[in-house]
Amino acid sequence: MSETALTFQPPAPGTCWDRLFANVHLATMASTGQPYGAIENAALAVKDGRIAWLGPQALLEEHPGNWRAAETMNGGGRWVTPGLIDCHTHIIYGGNRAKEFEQRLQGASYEDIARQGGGILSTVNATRAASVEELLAQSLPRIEALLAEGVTVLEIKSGYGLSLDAERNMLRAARRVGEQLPVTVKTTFLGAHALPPEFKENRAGYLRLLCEDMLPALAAEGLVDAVDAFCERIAFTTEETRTVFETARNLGLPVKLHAEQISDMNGAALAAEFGALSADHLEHVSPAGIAAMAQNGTVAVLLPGAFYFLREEKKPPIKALREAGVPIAIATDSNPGTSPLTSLLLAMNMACVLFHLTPEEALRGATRNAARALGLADTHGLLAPGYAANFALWNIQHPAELSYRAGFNPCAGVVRG
Ligand code: DI6
Ligand code: FE
Repeated sequence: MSETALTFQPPAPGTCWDRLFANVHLATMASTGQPYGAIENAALAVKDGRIAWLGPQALLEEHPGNWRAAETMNGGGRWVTPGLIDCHTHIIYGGNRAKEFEQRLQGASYEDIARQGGGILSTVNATRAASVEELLAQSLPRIEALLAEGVTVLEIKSGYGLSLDAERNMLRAARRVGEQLPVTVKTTFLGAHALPPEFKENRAGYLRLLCEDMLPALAAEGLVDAVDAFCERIAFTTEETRTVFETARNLGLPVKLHAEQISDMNGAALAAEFGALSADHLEHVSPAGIAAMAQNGTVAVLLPGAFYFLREEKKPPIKALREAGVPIAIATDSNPGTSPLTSLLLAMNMACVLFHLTPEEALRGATRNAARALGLADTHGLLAPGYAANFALWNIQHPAELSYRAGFNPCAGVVRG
């Protein structure tokens, strides 16, 4: 995966910008030879919703006649990062599972609860009972918490409907989020999240409904940007996942996968075989799975919130992922069961404290590599000319502070477009 290298030239004579952000320090996350791609005492210019120029402020001061900006903002010496990207959430759903949280703390396992019809299926019942408006009303407060921390791109999965109408409602609610709030939403169809109760004895029937009815219909309605599946012994087999991925490929949709969360199902290798954008969780991924991901440029999306809430003990093999050159992204996995987490900054902190990522890896995991996991690597996740003018300003002295604190939000403001 080629890294975007930045070089800095003064603006050409006659340059005009919509807005200039002066007196800032930039964590570009691009390759500048500096940690975080940092440029201190810098400036960033925007035109038509894209980054038009960035570099040392001195270059502007040495060529005052070359450029002008319709508006100049004083960044007050704040740090600026690419807008944060939460590339794995189940944040739209009905109801909540606080009672299960109590059960798990009294010793019940996630698998026991799932086998007793709790878990995902209890959220399915609450989600099926909700209208699009009710789903939005219940989900917007969670989404606004993420946006307050500088999130400008959000992935939202379906997977709590498990019927054509209810999955359609989830995906319509997700599209409405992108229409109503200053955030870019990428939707992911996760009909292969769990077997719905009405198909408990008929797995093949549900797979047929999913592949022959649900996914083609929802894709035709423009509601699906990617397709995901939960490949796990308590969910769908590798072969069932393959069937879903073949349907996605026939519809021209990219895939991603919940892989090796609780056991090694060889899901990461299957995802890589289909050129998946990402394989997610990966606590139990094998060296062969890592090699396949590296070969195919599949991003490893790590979800420390689920590891934390489930009190897992087996960490994803960070060292092996690094050595294989697999890009690592970090996301909240915001969902009512295994990761009721609505802070990407806390997920970054957990990635450092629980998984031993560096703060720079964590920030790259919530910007550059998260963009890759959503197929947005050419337009989002970096501060670089031509990239979307999506960025966040922070009241911090150093970018490491973004992963350092727990429960504190230093975001001073967000620019989107
Ligand atoms: N793995 C998870 O951790 C979530 N989904 C998945 O495939 C759990 C979702 C839930 O428990 O509601
Ligand atoms: Fe998930």
